[in-house]
Amino acid sequence: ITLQTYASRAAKQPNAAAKALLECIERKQSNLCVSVDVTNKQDLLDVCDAVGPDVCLVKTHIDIVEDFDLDLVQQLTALSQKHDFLIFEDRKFADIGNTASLQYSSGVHKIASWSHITNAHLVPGPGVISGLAKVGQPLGRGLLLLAEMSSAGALTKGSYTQACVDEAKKDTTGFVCGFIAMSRVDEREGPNTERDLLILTPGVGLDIKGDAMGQQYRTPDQVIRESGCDVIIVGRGIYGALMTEEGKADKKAAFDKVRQQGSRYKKAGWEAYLARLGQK
Ligand code: UP6
Repeated sequence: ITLQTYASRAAKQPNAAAKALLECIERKQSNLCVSVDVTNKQDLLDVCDAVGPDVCLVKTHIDIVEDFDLDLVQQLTALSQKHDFLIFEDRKFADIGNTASLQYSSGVHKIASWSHITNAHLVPGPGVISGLAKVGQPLGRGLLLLAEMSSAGALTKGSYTQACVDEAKKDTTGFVCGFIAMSRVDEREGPNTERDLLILTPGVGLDIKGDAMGQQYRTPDQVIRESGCDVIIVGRGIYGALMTEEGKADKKAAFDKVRQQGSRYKKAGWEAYLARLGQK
């Protein structure tokens, strides 16, 4: 899989959301997902508008937005059309299937109605997949399983990681389209010839190695070329300038930095992909 192009993989991809993502990556020459972890509506929309041209995917944590309303998701959807990106709500579902399906379809956020991709922990067992699939599959959505996490001391390893891979490969709904993982988990036991699964990887930063709460960063080159992952997920590395005192005082300058970081990570991610294809 790692020596195939995004375009050739898109052509064979049965999951509608994963196919759209692969096509978007190829079209925009961007394997960059921005993680917009800001707590107010206007900042969230402004970051998406600023980095929109450089990303294939915007990742949200919609439950951290203080002034959430459905207009936010309408505007976000409009931006996704304006700039040509998909939306990934990083909800990390982790309950029994029935509850997860309600959390996905209902409540104030109605995630399934606007988010092309979401994710889940396999802790409850495969019922969480069926519960979410019941809601998301008719809408052409995609689900990622959290097979590995980026944080220090994460318990997502060994047989747990392998169980995520096994469930994804045997998922008959076609709703599971990949993983959150740090490595090519689907090819641990040899080349994956069964079904193309995407690897989206957080914990990416060019300037620092981690934060005070266990986050660990690797570079786009380590993630895409060395580890064979498909999409880099970058949060504070891109929007970080907005969080500083300086940034709060001069928003215009901060957004210029956000834009610059967006194009910097886009370039780094794409160069790493081209380098990967070039190494036989
Ligand atoms: N995220 C991780 N690691 C995981 C799974 N998810 O960092 O294993 C998410 C976080 C955050 C983003 O919830 O939204 O990816 C990383 O942000 P950062 O680049 O600012 O560290």
